[in-house]
Amino acid sequence: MTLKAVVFDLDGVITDTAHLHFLAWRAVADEIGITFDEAFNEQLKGISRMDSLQRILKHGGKEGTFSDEQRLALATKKNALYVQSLASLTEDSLLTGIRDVLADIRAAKVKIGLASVSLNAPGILHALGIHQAFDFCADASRICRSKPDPEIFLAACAGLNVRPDAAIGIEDAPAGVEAINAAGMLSVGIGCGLNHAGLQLHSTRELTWKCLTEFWASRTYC
Ligand code: B16
Ligand code: MG
Repeated sequence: MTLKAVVFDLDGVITDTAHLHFLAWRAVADEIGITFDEAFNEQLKGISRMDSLQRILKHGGKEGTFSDEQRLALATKKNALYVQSLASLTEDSLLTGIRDVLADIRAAKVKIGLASVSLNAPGILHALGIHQAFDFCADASRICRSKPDPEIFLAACAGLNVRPDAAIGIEDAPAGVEAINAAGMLSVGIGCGLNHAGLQLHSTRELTWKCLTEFWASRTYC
């Protein structure tokens, strides 16, 4: 089978905004007497804003403390801080190798999709100057279930008009790799702790078109 599309996660694959999410959540958590470190923040990668808040409240033993309205206010405050910090993003904030691999996938006439659960994804792609590199970006506001549910990867494949089994998904989060596998796509994991990925790479430096095509050839049959 021919490879028809490559679907990227955003945070941790295209650019590294995890630290900015961490700083914004930490500021909000501090105000309600919850402390957490960057190791805990790892569990929030690929998890939607409201689900992240739930996990933080649970971590701080305050799961049932806030009303829906108060939780929404906390999430809104976090997002305002996060959006402020995004002003620091420029075209130089692309992770190493991403510009080249996007250009090479395009040159090979393979479609490119985005499967990020971030509601800020369109703004981030603009700030990075790569919004035109994508044939289709799944709309996070239309997604009901966070990764590890395959919903966002399936939405990206549907928008690209490509069958999931003709596509590769690329992720940095365990929940994201699970989502790709559950979608029936081939998965590439960037970073450690992703043994469930079909192909595990240490960093985006290793994410080349050659590596993707070799992986595809090794895992599919004509
Ligand atoms: P927002 P991804 C995810 O992006 C982040 O990894 C996760 O930490 C964040 O909570 C989520 O987006 C929602 O982001 O608050 O901007 O809507 O990894 O799916 O690209
Ligand atoms: Mg990610």
